[in-house]
Amino acid sequence: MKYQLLYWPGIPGRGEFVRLALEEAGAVYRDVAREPGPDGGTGALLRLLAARHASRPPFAPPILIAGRQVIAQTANILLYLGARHRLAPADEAGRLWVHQLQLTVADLVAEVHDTHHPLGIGLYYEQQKAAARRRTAEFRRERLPKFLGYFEALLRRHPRDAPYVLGRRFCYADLSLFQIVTGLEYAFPRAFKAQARRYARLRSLAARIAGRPRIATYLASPRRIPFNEDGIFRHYPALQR
Ligand SMILES: N[C@@H](CCC(=O)N[C@@H](CS)C(=O)NCC(=O)O)C(=O)O
Repeated sequence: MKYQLLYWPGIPGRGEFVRLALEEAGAVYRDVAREPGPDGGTGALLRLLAARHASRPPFAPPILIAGRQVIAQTANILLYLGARHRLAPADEAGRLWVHQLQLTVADLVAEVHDTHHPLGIGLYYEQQKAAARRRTAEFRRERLPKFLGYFEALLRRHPRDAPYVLGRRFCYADLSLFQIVTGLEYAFPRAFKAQARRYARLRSLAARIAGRPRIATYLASPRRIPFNEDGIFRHYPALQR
């Protein structure tokens, strides 16, 4: 199966959670909107989003095309890939648990986005900077420790030689936690450093994921898009204190 991923070019964004799973699976895929030519670029993505006559039209990217299936919603795409590439448990309860974790990651991602766009996505960050400062202060103080503390506690339920969120068994939620940890470290280095000791297991999970052979190759490749100030995890000096 050759997959097609459709996501905004130039940002890691929510597409990155899907890329990490595809890369770890060793899957063959096209990152369509990053390809030049008439079949690629943002045009390919916009055409798909405009195709409302399709049987299951997606609302927003990331979108995965797998044969005749068009699948959207990051957590939904990972549910699909997890089952097909052994990136999730085979039993229903285990699959739902990993999906639940991914949905919690999605909630966190939405809140991270709202730190720089608290009033709305129709305005530039510069037009909502004062509100962004207030929102980010609350995020750093209340929400960051609540989300990361939750994931850290899940990891601490297992002995140190069982480093993944499920214990010894690796799953796609571990990849997503890697992206969350590295993204938050990029966006809020001061806050992250100040709280880092509380998240020792999360940080060590992130380091372990970065060292997985396929992920290490991917991270060193041009396929990995660096964090930047158009994505979800943005570093703005004004939002650091
Ligand atoms: N819950 C969705 C959110 C999708 C989403 O917000 N996608 C963004 C890009 S990261 C987008 O293009 N949204 C367009 C819009 O909401 O109008 C998911 O996790 O995939």
